[in-house]
Amino acid sequence: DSIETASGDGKSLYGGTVPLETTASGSTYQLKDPTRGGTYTGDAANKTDLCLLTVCLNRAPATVFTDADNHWGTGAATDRSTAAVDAQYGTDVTWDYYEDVHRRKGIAGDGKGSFNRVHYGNGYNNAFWDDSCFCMTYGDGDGTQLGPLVSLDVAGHEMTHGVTSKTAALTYSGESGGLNEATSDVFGTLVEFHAGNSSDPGDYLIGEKIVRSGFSRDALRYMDKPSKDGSSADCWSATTATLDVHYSSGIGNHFAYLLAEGSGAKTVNGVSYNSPTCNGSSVNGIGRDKLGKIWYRALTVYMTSSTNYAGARTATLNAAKDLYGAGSAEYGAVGAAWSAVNVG
Ligand code: ASN
Ligand code: ZN
Ligand code: CA
Repeated sequence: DSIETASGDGKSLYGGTVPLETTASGSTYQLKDPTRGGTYTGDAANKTDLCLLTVCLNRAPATVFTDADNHWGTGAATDRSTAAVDAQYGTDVTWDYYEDVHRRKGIAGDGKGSFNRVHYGNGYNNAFWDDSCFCMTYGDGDGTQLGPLVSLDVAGHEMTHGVTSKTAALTYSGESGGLNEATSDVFGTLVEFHAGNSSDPGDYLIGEKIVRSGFSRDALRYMDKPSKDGSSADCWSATTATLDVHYSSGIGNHFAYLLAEGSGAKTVNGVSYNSPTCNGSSVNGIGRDKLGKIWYRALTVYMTSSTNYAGARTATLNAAKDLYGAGSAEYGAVGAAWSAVNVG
């Protein structure tokens, strides 16, 4: 049988009807995208991995989804292909963000696609990137607290863990771990904005599409004021390194929000924010595009595995100097935004 790229579409859970590049193979279509490094999505069939310490003896396989007419999913979670549509689309828009904005082809930058496993386990309330398989795994959520974890920001967050691993390799504990998590929240958010999907528009919330009524709030995390989640830090302090990495990320997320949008009240895509500073200062934002350029250059050129928040200040200042000059408004804004979260 001949194999060729085909243009189809899918009805997703969170993003409406989305375009999908697929593979025509004989009389059927595979959810595999030859235009993005062969990225594909498979069904983990509610199985989980059997791992002992760090070795996985039996990784839940992902049988690639197939479809007869290249119109995938129904938009309802009861159809097993629907979450696959979201996952494949999330990988597509993450690929496109890194290629369009940063000229990076794929997570490793080598043109190679990754793959996704959906329907992992039963009621599994998480999603994760795994360097060893170069793959993403998505749970369906328990339906009470979380639904299927296949939103654009979660996809962008998790795959950015792969980018970080291939670049700065920030150690996943202490302050470097908080920076690793913040890097994923920042680029997950920039992926969501870049996708421009009217059903899942860009915002500075993480996980707003996946939370359900049994969850205590309307998102997992809030970049304008991270402490809104009840646990994350808004401001650096001497105990930052002792926090869980998903809470010490608040300092980096807060910096990123302030750098892009500035302090005080603001509405973006219909969502209202109000970002306070830690030192009573006012910060003027320089926009999301420049935030992305500066953080990406800092991550890929200046940060190392042990970079802490003070080091992130230096790394982003160096990046801003390279991109815009030492006397630029952008360079000044980077310093002001870090100072506003008590770094430097
Ligand atoms: N969803 C979690 C995260 O990306 C899982 C993990 O890998 N720590 O932060
Ligand atoms: Zn993460
Ligand atoms: Ca979001």
